[in-house]
Amino acid sequence: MIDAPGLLDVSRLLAVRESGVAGNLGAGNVDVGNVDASIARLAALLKEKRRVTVLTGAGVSAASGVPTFRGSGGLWRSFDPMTLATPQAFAKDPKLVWEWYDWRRQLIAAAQPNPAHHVIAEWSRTRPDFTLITQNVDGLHERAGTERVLRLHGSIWEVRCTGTCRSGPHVDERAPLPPDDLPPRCAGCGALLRPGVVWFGESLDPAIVAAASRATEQCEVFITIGTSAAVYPAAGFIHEARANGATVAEINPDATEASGVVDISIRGKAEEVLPRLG
Ligand code: BJW
Repeated sequence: MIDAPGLLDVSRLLAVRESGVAGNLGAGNVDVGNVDASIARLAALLKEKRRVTVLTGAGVSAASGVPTFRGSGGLWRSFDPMTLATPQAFAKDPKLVWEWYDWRRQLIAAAQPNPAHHVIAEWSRTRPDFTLITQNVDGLHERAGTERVLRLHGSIWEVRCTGTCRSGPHVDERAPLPPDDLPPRCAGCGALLRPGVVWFGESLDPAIVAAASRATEQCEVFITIGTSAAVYPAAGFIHEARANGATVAEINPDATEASGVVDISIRGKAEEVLPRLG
């Protein structure tokens, strides 16, 4: 596995954080003072530049009613999502982890894409050199009609076998899952099924990481929207884009771990800011 190109890419993205290079990038350029001026600046850039790459996180789906991971809104039955999204939690209590996913699947099934999803979908249809990299597993970008979506962390609507037959991933859109079927089991071998998502400590799909890396290296404008930029390798793309000369913008109501390195910081909600970008 050591020579797999995608895994090498992951190491490089992790190294950006470890080396501290990220902290030296563009910190002097941040413009958070005037939201209207920052929106106008990004809107002008989007008119002028062709190659645009967007990275999204859970905040993009907040207005659709899907909880984010960090902060009090992410809690479920007083569990911290960060402790549930791990192979260790699944090994210890697969029923508990599946109950959390079943709850989220029901919320997402009832949710609709919001104006932020729709603007991004429109960009993907009208801009030939547009790529969306998303950390979200909810499928709302796809439901809004976004093309060329690179899903770094998988899909909550896919399941795969953890047993010897290793079947899957395959789509299972039942929400809720039948209570007697929690945790669900493989029809082929009877082993536990697991959600088709990427948990902490697990490798991302090397082909998707490679495609995201290419889109990051080639873009002129990189926009990070609704992510705390706390999870790698996803957050590494923000630093990669800056290091490759792209203008980097952030849209988020709060400061994030990337705020100090972006060129344009728009402190606002995705569903309100994106429709103003045209
Ligand atoms: C709004 C808004 C509105 C609110 N509008 N905004 C030390 C250094 C570097 C890396 C590591 C390290 N130690 C460990 C690592 C690696 C680890 C990692 O990054 N850990 C960090 C905690 C430090 N990464 C991994 O393990 C990854 N794999 C990996 O690295 O493999 C290679 C490898 C393996 C083994 C050894 C060595 C290398 C895998 C990461 C998988 C993450 N998985 C999850 C769960 C997915 C499944 C599921 O959904 O259940 O992905 S965790 C969770 O975090 C989820 C998200 O996609 C991800 C990012 O969260 P996101 O989207 O940013 O959400 P929040 O809640 O954090 O932020 C929301 C933001 O929205 C906030 O900023 C709000 O302000 C904002 N907001 N309303 C706009 N209306």
